[in-house]
Amino acid sequence: MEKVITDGQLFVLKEKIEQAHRVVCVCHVSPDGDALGSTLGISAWMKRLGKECRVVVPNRFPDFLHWMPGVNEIIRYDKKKEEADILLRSADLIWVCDMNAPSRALEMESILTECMERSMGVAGGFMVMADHHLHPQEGFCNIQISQPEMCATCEVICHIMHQLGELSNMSVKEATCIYTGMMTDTGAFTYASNRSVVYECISTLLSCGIDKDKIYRNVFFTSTPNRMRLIGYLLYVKMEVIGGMNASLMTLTNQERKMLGVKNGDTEGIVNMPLQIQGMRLSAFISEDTEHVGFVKFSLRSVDDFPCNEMSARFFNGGGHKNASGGRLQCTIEEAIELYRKAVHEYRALLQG
Ligand SMILES: [Mn+2]
Repeated sequence: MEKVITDGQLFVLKEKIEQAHRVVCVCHVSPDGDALGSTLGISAWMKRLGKECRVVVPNRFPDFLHWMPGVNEIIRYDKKKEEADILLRSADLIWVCDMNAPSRALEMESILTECMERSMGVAGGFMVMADHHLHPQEGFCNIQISQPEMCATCEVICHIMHQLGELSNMSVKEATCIYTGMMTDTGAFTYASNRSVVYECISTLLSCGIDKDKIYRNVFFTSTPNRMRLIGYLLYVKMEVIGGMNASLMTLTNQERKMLGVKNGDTEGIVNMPLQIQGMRLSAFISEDTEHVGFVKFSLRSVDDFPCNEMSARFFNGGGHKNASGGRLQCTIEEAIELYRKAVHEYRALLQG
């Protein structure tokens, strides 16, 4: 296992956890498996220690995470702002999970900034960041445990618990949450997961009694019949491989959504599928925005060194990560396709090389 906090910080953290009565865990907007895994995992841990603990998330999270232990106790800030504000103001310990700055929590930014200012004084709750994103905002939390090389915030928490001597006490509930975060942030350990210590963590979690096969099915085998048909339609009818460019595209209009009975979230992850074609380097999913009429959304995925984020920034008014990015433009789907072809042509040297 790895050391993620100094001995001095460890001493302080231990004391703060011991003294805390009311604990709140928060995470970034549109929580994913790692954001929920880390907050729910810590919440279960804090409750085991006899604390009152609540999880506050900024907004909606995906249906495929609704099975997670403790999910019914989550407070959504967009629905219960007043209650959440009271909880955060009266907490004596606040865990900030899977986020590196208050702005990452969108509608919660102002209350978190307030907590940050209060935490500098004696009255405010003590704030601890557990995160793996680059460039944590200086001075956001009293203790900032930021480990960008780690596969998930849930992995960071594993190491924190190890340093606190808590690993062997972990309950199945806690371990299930932690595993879920590590699994979802690594595509079930198919990327960002080459460090051997990742598997040390998994081994420990298995010893706690998790059913990793069931967790996998809970997360990934959640298609509806309509989504399976949508995948079939997109791959068979809509997928286009751009000759000699190792790039592909799929498009979806709102009329097609209607025809196929597509629900929000049904398109999730489909953009990755063309990358299973041998030699494919770039895949794009271009769709009419369901919420903003006249806008088109771009979703890009790549392998190796192809910079999706750069292409998105240059052509699609967006950004993101090297291998996963997105953008949005006011145009027709036809114009969007033409623009994508142009972008692919611009990047042909990288795509063909
Ligand atoms: Mn994460």
